[in-house]
Amino acid sequence: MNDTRVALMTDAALIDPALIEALKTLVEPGKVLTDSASLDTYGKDWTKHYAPAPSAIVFPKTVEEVQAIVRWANQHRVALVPSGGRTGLSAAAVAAHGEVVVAFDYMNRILDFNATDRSVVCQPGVITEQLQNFAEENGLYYPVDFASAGSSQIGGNIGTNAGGIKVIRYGMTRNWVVGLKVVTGEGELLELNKDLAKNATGYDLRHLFIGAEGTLGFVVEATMRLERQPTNLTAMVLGTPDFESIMPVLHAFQSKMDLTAFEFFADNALGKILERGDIPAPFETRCAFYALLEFEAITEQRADEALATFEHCVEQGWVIDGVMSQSETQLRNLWRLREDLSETIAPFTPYKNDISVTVSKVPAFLAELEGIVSANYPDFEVLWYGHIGDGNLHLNILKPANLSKDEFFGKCATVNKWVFETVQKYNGSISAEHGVGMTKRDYLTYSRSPAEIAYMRAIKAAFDPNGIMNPGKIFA
Ligand code: 2HG
Ligand code: ZN
Repeated sequence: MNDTRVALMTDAALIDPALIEALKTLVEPGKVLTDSASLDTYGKDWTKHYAPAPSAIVFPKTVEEVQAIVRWANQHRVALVPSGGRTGLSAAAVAAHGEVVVAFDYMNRILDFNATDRSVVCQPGVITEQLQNFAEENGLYYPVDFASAGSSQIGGNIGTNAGGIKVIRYGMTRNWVVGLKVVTGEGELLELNKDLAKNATGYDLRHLFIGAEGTLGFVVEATMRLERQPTNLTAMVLGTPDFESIMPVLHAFQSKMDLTAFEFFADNALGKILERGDIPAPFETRCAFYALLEFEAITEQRADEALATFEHCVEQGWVIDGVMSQSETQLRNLWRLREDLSETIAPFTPYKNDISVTVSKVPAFLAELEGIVSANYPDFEVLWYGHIGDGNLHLNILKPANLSKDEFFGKCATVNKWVFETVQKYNGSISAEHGVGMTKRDYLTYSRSPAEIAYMRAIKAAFDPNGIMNPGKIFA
């Protein structure tokens, strides 16, 4: 396909102040910010790889304003970057090249609820926890959950097809989006799938926009499906002698009950949490790895089954010690051992990998990766944790205090190539749930074929012919 794009104004120095004045006329007074504190805050997500350098931040309040902003950007060839809760881990919402950031903080209302359809219409700036609480108030459940639920926004979740801790039972964000309104890269408003449960009318464009990281257009409204509330959620943390024992534990429990979560973390990861001193250890014994599983203890018999399975795992030598939550507080504390990891290690400027394979391949895949990591990072502290029940492993390498960020990321990038070669060998994904953004875009070929990438580019060009929507994300 011919690349007919015009060079974009993506350097702050190039954006004519008169253009920013024109932008101000498209939204309410005070809804365009250019002060340095705002540029710094809204120009980045949770990644620390790139310095934020947007030209301006604009806060639309209506769909029409979003359309006007996109048309303005097309007319003047200005690059736009969407911004939600800025909790992303792949620099998909980073504006490092003078782009204009479109922040959805003022489009944060729940617009409608239908108890019969069990659906909620959300503006993109609705916080994940706001939707979870709304569902609960109405006797229902929004099951996509992760540590940043208190600040991440629905629009951003859709942009990355967010996963999290309940994927083993409920799937990813994609499963819960029944309708989408999007403004395409040309400023056109599309209503996708119209909230239907069944709809066999050709290409489902809704799914193209889920996980597109804002490269095709902006989500301006989403109808999310809700579920029945789970009953008496109960967690177990089980200590295992080695990594190999975790998967038989998963199989043993799955053959007896439906799990709502099956997570794991290594002992040095637990150590980081315990050092904080505010969360109790699950039990006294220290083990090489820990599995955290959760199920609905609908009846007493179900809890007894879980205990019997635990005993079976001990007899088999797969589990050394374990604990089962007996109250909401204990459930929450066990979860914090896993959920607080990412934030707890953030001060160590970790180099993150978010990789996945099919569950059956996890043991061989992890053994091979462990070999690569221990041979090549002998001096670095390496932490393993993740959503092992769905095949998603988080590999975090902590920056030693004596290395600069650039030196450290440079060293990690070298070994990364071998990590991704292994991902490719096992037909895995270089990004299970955090997205590609800028941090993983140079590695996309390890997960997607050249033909696939060519089709992806063609789709991008169809929705965003001038290349103004989050350029440089997913592909260069
Ligand atoms: C999690 O599972 C998040 O805690 C963050 O996806 C993963 O810190 C990470 O690498
Ligand atoms: Zn995760």
